[in-house]
Amino acid sequence: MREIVIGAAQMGPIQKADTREAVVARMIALLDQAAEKGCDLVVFPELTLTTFFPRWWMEDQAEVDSWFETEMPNAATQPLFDKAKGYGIAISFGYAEKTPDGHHYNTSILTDREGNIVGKYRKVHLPGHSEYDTERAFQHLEKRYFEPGDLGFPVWKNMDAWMGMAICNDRRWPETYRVMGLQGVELVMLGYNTPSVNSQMSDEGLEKRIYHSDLSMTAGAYQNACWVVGVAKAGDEDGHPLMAGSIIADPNGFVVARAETDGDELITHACDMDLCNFGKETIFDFKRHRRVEHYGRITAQTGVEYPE
Ligand code: CDV
Repeated sequence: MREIVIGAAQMGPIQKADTREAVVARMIALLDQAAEKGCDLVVFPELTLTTFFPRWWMEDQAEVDSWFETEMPNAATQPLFDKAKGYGIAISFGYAEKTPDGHHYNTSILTDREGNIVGKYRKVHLPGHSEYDTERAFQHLEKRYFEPGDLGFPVWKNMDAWMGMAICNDRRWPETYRVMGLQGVELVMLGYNTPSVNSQMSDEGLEKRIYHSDLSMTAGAYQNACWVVGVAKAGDEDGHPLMAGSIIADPNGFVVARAETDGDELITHACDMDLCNFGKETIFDFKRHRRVEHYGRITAQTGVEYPE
């Protein structure tokens, strides 16, 4: 048995006016709860440190850059790293990253139990658009403010398990999980900011949006025989609601823990990494059963090409 007690630390809304320091204080409060519950690892959402700023149209690059971190840890987040290290809890969280040479990424990091950053992932599947869209009920400007990640989908050995990360929209793409599955991933951690309303289909119900979120993550878990921890930033951010629905899914695709609120909330589960073994050695033993000679289209083309 390789048990890791995992906490999915859902965050409630973060308003534009909230400071990084105030957010970090809330993250530390969740970490305190996690320590009480015996967590070994705590996962926070996408862009945890700020409001979901890609909903706002900005033309001034200095204003855009004010949402980005140029180093990690930094003055605002150092107390979080210190607290996690003190508890011996590994953490993962998302933030907007500006690199020294001026690139902008939607990033997540993973630490070990000593607070050392051992993994970094930069979001690959950026949703939305790059110019102001008058047809939408609200903007989703990730394609304007971020570049697609340049690191692929790496997997790291941490706490005696193979771990990987994905971010929000990545969870809807089977390729995300499979590329990590092919590296033996046992735990996929992903944070999200998903609007409760579809900006291009106003009558789409929340129930359907939660279903699609669950469906994507539980399928990824089952088809790659791994744990998936999906963590929301939820609630009303300056009049823009984000859906909750944080879950922990086991390697059989079952939801074993689910958030009940749309605020700051910790859900936990003792996740045995050895539960991945059966699926990886039988129905999803990739080496025996995959037929790559028929998968060429997956990497050779992006959009649909109908047969002649
Ligand atoms: N932050 C995201 O990537 N949000 C997308 C929305 C735009 C659908 C998501 O897949 O949840």
